[in-house]
Amino acid sequence: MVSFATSLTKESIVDVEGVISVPDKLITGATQHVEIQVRKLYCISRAVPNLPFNIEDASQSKTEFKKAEESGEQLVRVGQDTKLNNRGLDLRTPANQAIFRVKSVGVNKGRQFLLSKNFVEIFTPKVIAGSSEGGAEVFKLDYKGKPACLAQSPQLHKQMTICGGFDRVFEVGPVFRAENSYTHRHLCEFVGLDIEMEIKEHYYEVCDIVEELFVEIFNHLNDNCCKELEVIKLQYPFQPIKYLPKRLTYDEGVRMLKEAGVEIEPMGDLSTEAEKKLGKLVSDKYNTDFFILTKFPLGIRPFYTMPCHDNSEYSNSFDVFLRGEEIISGSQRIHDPEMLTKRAEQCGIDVETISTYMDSFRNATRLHGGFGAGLERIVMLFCGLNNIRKCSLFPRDPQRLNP
Ligand code: ATP
Ligand code: AMO
Repeated sequence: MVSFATSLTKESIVDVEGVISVPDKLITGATQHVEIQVRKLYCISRAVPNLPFNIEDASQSKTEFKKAEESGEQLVRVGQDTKLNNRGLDLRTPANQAIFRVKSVGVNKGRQFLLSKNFVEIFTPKVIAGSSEGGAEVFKLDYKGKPACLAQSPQLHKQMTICGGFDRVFEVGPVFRAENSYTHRHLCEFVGLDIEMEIKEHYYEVCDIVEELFVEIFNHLNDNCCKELEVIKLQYPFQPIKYLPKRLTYDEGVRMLKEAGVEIEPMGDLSTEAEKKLGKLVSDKYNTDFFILTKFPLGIRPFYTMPCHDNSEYSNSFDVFLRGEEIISGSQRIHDPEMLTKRAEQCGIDVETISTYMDSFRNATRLHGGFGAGLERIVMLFCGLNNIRKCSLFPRDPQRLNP
C-alpha cells in the first residue's frame, strides 16, 4: 500500500478507510493534531503528474514571497493569468473557496432580507431589443434576423414589472457590458443585484433600503463567515471595513475634494482617482468606508433618471461607495411618458428599440425608484481584494472568454 500511496499524484482524489487517532508527538515527531492510520486506500480519480501549478504555490501571500526572497528561498510565483486559465484547479486554493462562500452567504442574506421586506424575486430576459443604459458598452447579436443585445441591466424590465402592478421587486442575475478597457473593477459579465420599488414621497426611501440591506449583509458576513474571512486574510491581508452609513450630496463631495486640492470637471463624473480620494476624506472625517452620494448632476445620469423638481440641472439619483469605489447606482425614475421620451432622445437613445418600455408608462405608473449593485465589486471591496476577477468564478473581461 505504501508504494501505491507514494505513486499517487498531487491533487488526486482518494477514498481512505482507517482509524482516526491523536498521534504521540514525542514518539513519532508528528506535525498534525490528528492522523489517520490507513487500512484501505482507493484512488477515485488520478490527477496528471505535471499539474499547471501546485495549490501551495498558488496560495502564497505577498508577505510569504517577500520573506522567501529575503531568506534566499525559492518560491514558485503563479501569475493571475495562469491561475485563471486553469480556474478549475485554482478554485481549490483555500482563499478561493472562502471568497465564493462569502459571495454565496452574502447574496443569500440579501435575498432573505428583501423577501422579508415584501420584495418579489423576478427573472427578466437577458436577450433584449435595445440598450438599457445607453453608451457603447452593448453586446449586439442577431436574434433570428432581428437586431438584439445582451441586457446591460434589468433596468427596463424591472421598471415594466412595477408598471405591471408589483410594489417591490428584486433580481439577482447576469449583467453584460461590452467594456473596452481592462481595469481592476470592470468585467464584461457580472452578477447584478437589482431592486425596483414604489416610492411614497422621496427617493431617500430607496437609500434607506440600501443602508439597511447592506448593513445587514455586512453584519451577517462578519458574524457567520469569520473562518472564511480569516482564510482570505492569510493570502490577501486586509483591514475590515467600517460601515456606519453616511449620506452626502454630490456637491458636498465635490467641495471636500476641491478643498483637498483635487480638480473636478464642473458637474462631471468622478474619476476613479477622485472616488478613491473622496473615500479617504470621508473615512477620515466620518470614520466610515460606506457612504452614499446623492443628487448627482442630471447630465451624467442615464435617460430614465428623474430630474430634481426644484433644479433640473440635478437629479434624484445616488451612487454608493465602499472603500472609495462605486458599488451601486440608483435613482427615482421618470414615470411620465412624454418626459421619458424627451430625455431618451436628448441622451441619443434610439426610442424605437425601447418602444414597448416607453408604452408601459402610458397606462399610468406609480412613483418608483431602485438601484443596481455589482456583486463581484462588493465582495472585492468588502474583502479588500485588488482585482474583481478574484470574485468572479469564471471571469469575462475584454480579453477572456475561457474557461
Ligand atoms: P458604472 O458603469 O456602473 O457606473 P463605473 O465604475 O464604470 O460603474 P462610471 O460612472 O461609468 O462608473 O465611471 C466612473 C469612473 O470610472 C469614470 O470616470 C472612469 O474614471 C472610470 N471608468 C469607468 N469605466 C471605465 C472603463 N471601462 N475603463 C476605465 N475606467 C473606467
Ligand atoms: P450601473 O451601470 O451604475 O447602474 O451599474 C450598477 C452597478 O453594477 C456594477 N458594475 C459593474 N461591475 C463589474 N463590471 C462592470 N463592467 C460593471 N459595470 C457596473 C457596479 C455598479 O455600481 N440600471 C442602473 C442601476 C439602477 O439605477 O437601478 C445600472 O445599471 O457595482
